[in-house]
Amino acid sequence: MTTAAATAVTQLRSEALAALEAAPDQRTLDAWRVEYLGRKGKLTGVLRGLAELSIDERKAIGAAANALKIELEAAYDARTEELRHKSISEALEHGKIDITLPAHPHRRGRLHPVTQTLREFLEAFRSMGFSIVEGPEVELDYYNFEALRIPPDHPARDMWDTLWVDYEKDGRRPMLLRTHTSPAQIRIMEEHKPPIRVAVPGRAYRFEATDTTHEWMMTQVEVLAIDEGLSLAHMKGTLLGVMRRLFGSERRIRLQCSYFPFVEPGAEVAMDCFVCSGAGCATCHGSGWIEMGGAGMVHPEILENMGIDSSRYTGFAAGMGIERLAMQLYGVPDMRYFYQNDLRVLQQF
Ligand code: FA5
Repeated sequence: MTTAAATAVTQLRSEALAALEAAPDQRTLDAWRVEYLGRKGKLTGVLRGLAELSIDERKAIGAAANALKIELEAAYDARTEELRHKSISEALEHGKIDITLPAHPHRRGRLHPVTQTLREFLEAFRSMGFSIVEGPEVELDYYNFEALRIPPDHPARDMWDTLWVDYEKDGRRPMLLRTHTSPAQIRIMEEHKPPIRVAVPGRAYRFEATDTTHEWMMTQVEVLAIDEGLSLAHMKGTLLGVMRRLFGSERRIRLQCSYFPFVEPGAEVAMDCFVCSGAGCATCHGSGWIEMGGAGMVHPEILENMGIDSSRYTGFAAGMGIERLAMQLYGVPDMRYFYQNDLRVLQQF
């Protein structure tokens, strides 16, 4: 090792360690780090100078400089820790930290009101012997429409403003963000034979303007029961039972004739508006009722298409909107509050 280069490393070491020892605070420590260990610092200067040395010298001085780097980094960490402890003890001594003060409370997370409603809703079905299953959110046109008796160009497609993710081109099958959870009916019937009793929770998407009771993304639960001898009375009893469990016996529920190509007969399930109790207000768009879901008896043609004997089996299906239920359950007058992520709103539930 050349004396000059070796001396430079030794000097640098004692200079750096002395400066570190003398550093009174974190700011000085930071400056120290830049001065000795930084990219343009003194130690890097030594390493750069290696190029001018012979191979043997380079090896020896290089090793010494690298060892010094490790030593200085460790010394820096130790000094940082030392100063941190010192400042805490000083603060304690001078009474700056009052350890008798209560700690800041930890904010507890909670489930989103729509999730809470969904869980209660599903629990009601589970307690009646329904299984909970799920289906895909990105769906084939076949399951979302065609197999539900809504062929291309059928006017009923206008009932669901669709967000397409892929059009039929290059031989690919058209896909979409499911507009409702009803495609799950087909998927279940493909795989299971009666008796069937399932509830299918999930998100659905529609290309539509938002207002107090409409969002472009919503949560639905599809209910499907197929067995011998099921009638509209079973459907009504099941839905009323679940609604009463959730909302109590005071709420009024109305089943009204409606049309969905995949059920016959079809019905709309509505509940009296919690804001005006049926008098008519902005929340219920003046009608006094809020539509909660669609329902009906599974169309016999669908049963047959799925290989289920429609002379032996009948079934009912329903698709309920969970945001609408959550509005009722928690008295929220505008659905859009649920997805604005304003904690002042969400923390109330
Ligand atoms: C359907 O989606 C049918 N699949 C329901 C069905 C299932 C009928 C099985 C028959 C048999 P509809 O488009 O009406 O129907 O929607 C069902 C429920 O989803 C509505 O009653 C409402 O509660 C909710 N919903 C519909 N559109 C929206 C929206 N844009 N925002 C929030 N909730 C909505």
